Amino acid sequence: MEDKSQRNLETQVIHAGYELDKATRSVSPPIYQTSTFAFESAEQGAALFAGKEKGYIYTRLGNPTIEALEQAVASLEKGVGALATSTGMAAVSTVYFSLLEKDTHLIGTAALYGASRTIIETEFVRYGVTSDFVDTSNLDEIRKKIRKNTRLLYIESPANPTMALTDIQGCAQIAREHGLVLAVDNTFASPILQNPLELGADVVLHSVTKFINGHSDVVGGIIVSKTNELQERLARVLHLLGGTMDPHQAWLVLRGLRTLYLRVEKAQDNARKLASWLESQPKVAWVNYPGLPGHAQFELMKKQMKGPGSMISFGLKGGYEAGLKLINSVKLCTLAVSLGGIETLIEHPASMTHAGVSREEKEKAGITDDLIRLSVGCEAYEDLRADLEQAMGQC
Ligand code: LCS
Repeated sequence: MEDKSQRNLETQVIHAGYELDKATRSVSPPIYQTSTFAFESAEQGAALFAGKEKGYIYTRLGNPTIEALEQAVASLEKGVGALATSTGMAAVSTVYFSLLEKDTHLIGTAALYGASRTIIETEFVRYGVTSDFVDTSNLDEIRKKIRKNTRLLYIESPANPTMALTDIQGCAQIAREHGLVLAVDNTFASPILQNPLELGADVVLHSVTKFINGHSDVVGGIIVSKTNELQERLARVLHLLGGTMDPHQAWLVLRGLRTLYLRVEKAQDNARKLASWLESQPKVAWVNYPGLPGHAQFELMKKQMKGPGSMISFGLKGGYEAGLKLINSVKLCTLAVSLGGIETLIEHPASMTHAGVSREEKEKAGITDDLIRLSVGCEAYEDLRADLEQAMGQC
């Protein structure tokens, strides 16, 4: 029989996770909009609860529509299974709750998405979890912070919003040497451009709110595991914590996923052109985009990613003031947080997505006051460039 996991990603995004429904042969998967599933008998109910029989019990514990999405993303990320969650933060917190405990220590990327860091520093600290957030692009910084009780190495690559990359294979090596679990937030790359499990990571997670859904109309998350042991551990915790996805949400995300490849290709093509154009502009001080040959980690990008993606950060020579003028002057780009949708979004991380991180820590992580983040969408390149050109004219 054909091994469908060997099909190209381009094909998998369209077909993975769903076989024609046997009863109706509907081409689009049915939405099992139900909270609970009837047992055939008391004995069958008991067998399902005891795990002696396979089947559905209750939507928090499993639902065919949600499983279709989980199987599709597990296949794209080359994991043994996946767990869809109500938001990206539910995925992040489930990973933390599952893999950390009292008196354990985490090492994370300094420039993580703000809330992924804040929850450790302000909430998990109450349960005795300690942490060090470092520049994980430099593997020595990680090695220096390892302690006896370090359990989890948690990285984001590319990182939000600095676009700094971390060597995932290098991290996997460190994790193996020290018995750590390596978790990678792959939101910025999407499974099309980077597959961390193949580079040695143990767990991959996404805010599916971003590229995977891709239409800025759903929030959600997903966690993919490399081993059955991790999958079972994470499932147990997720089902107890309750941050699961709902069937209608899963159906929408699966619909979005079907065009992921096309969207990533188009947005990346736009971003490559925009990054080069921005770099050539006299008012632009710097551009961080891993697809530019001048980017410090251009070679690493080529080694571990299939392309640089569509997120750019940049600063103007006029600094913070000029940046605010720019984001207040755009007409086609939309001033909003979030990313990875078909429409181009622009925002100011220091005062928005990363406002919860202290000023000192932001500076250490490279989240400077002049940093503007651009999530490049699928519009025509010429229209995006014209909009940024007219907005820059106001600065
Ligand atoms: N991981 C990354 C890399 C993110 O960028 C986000 C959200 C999350 C996890 C959390 O996912 P959520 O719960 O929002 O689905 N990032 C956002 C951002 O940069 N702007 O708005 C939200």
